[in-house]
Amino acid sequence: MKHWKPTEEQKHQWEEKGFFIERNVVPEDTAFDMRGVIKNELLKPEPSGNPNADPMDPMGDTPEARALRFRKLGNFCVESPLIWHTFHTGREMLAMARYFLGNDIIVKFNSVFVKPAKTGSATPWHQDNGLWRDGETEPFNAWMALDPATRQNGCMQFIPGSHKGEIVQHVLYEDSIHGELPRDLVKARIEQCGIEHIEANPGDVVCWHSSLWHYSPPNPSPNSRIAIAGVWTNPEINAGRVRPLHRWGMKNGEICTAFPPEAVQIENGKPHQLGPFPKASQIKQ
Ligand SMILES: O=C(O)CCC(=O)C(=O)O
Repeated sequence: MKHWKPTEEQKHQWEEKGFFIERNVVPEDTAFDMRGVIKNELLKPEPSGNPNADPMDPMGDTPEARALRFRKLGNFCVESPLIWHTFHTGREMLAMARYFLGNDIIVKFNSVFVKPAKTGSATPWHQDNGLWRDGETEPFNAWMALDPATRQNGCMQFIPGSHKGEIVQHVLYEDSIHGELPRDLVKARIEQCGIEHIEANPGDVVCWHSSLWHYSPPNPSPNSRIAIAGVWTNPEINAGRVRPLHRWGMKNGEICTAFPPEAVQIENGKPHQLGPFPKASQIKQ
């Protein structure tokens, strides 16, 4: 298994800005193959992976309309051997995750961000660990573009350096699709630190710290912006947390190649119960 080390520039970006980009992690052709698996799934009457409706749904019942129904498939990648073996337990990705996490690696989350052409909605400003609410700050997050991700079709935006602060209480507004960072704090942070637009080609990967403030805008363009994401952690960081979706990615430096992926069994762990996010109007920051 090959070892991976960040370049000096990536190291600096990780520490100072909270993210770095690794280009061409898989060839464009492979990225398009993975995208095809997702496009095929989206056309099914009831796609797998806990589909999360786009706020614009319902859009109709033609194949074209069905392709636009969802903003996210929350746990689909465990059902696609191509995506799982290439990305979540791919050699290149696990080599990067191993640099941060060591020889035993758990895949904590997997998701597909669909952001369909013309109707794809925004993902609100958030910190990943602000949504997880499990106190984990150290896991390794990565996201791979399967379509070109550009400013036109809603590429991600990061506030550089925002990973250095604490985990902020996420809240709900009338129009929130899920918990988000308080909008007045986001506005102030952007005025102070600016925004970086993360444009990426199919097969490029962006890695970020779980506390980084990030967002993606709606997609008014004629092109979809499909991407896959993962969160990798290790048994020490994850100790005592029971989540039914956790799978083994690497044991003792060896990639776990089972399919379906092997679930992580944690003895004596307490199930992680999450209540609703508070309303923004109830919270004084
Ligand atoms: O793909 C996107 O637009 C958002 C991804 C994201 O926010 C995440 O993976 O935490």
